[in-house]
Amino acid sequence: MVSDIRSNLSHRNPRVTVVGAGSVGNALAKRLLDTHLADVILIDVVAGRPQGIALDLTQAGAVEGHTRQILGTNNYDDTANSDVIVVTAGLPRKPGMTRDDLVMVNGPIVIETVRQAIARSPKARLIIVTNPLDVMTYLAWQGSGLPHQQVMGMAGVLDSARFRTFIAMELKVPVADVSALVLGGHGDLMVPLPNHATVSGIPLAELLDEATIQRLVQRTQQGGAEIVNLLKTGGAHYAPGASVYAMVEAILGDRHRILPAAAYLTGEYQLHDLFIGVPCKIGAQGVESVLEVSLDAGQKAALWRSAESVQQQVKRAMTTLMSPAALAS
Ligand code: TXD
Repeated sequence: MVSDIRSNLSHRNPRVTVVGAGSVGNALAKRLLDTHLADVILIDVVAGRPQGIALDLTQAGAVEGHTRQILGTNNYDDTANSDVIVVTAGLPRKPGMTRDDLVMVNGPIVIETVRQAIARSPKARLIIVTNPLDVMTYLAWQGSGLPHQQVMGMAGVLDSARFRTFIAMELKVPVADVSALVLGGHGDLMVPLPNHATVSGIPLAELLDEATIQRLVQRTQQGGAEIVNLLKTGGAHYAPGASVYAMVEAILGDRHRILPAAAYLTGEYQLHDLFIGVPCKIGAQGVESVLEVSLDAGQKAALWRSAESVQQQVKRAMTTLMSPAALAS
């Protein structure tokens, strides 16, 4: 059965490998198929899981009329010649685990899966989703050997979507009319920018008072936790899946879209040698450029605080995970 599906994978269709057949990976795979954007290779370390999801989605395609194919596999050879590789593989943070603990658990997973995937698709663009996002994106870049422009992390599209949603709910207007931007690391230290938010071109400050805006900023910063608390087990996946999809679509369509993403900085915002959330122009080559928006003193300080925290975690992770001894093991 699986080999039937494999033989149907066309060499001409765009091809997206999704590493990690969990909640986010599955939501992304479904969206890629529903929109007919690309063939999907779904890979996971758990035997049977990606195959089961792929079969289920293939059967959904019988109803929905998918024109693209999905292959579920545990073998990286099946991922060869992918145009985009999305990494969602990892373990969730358990109670009592610090962020650093999570880095040491998910770091080796991300480094290894990226190495395996890039060895078969050396020209791919790489999108990292696994948390802690900004740290994992740096480790993935190091593990991949790719030019930094081909590597990016997804968080800003999701965080901005959450901010836009809360603004739209508050004003009782369609979310399509709301434009907003969130910078910085993905986590408590993210930096929503209310002064860059508009509703059909009207600055947010002309529509909402400062106290309300701050409430929406805080709700955005806690956006992931709010959903985890409601669900009790697992986390958000539809909005994250839709957010990665927007980045994949920008790449495959060479759309030159302006999207916030964790990108490698070489002096922008006076920051060097880290991946962190900033507005980027995204197209077929990956991150085509990083855009610098004006920040007030408080926002600049918040972005630098966020960057410092990411850099400290990267430093510790690089020492442990990318040392010659660790690489030899
Ligand atoms: O904005 C963002 N970047 C995020 C990030 C938004 C939502 C989720 N965020 C993070 O993405 C989350 O904290 C996790 O680190 C990842 C994936 O989240 P998801 O909710 O999809 O996690 P699951 O359901 O636990 O799925 C993870 C899958 C699961 O099927 C594991 O078996 C698999 O990853 N896994 C692996 N696959 C391949 N290879 C290895 N080594 C491996 N280890 C685990």
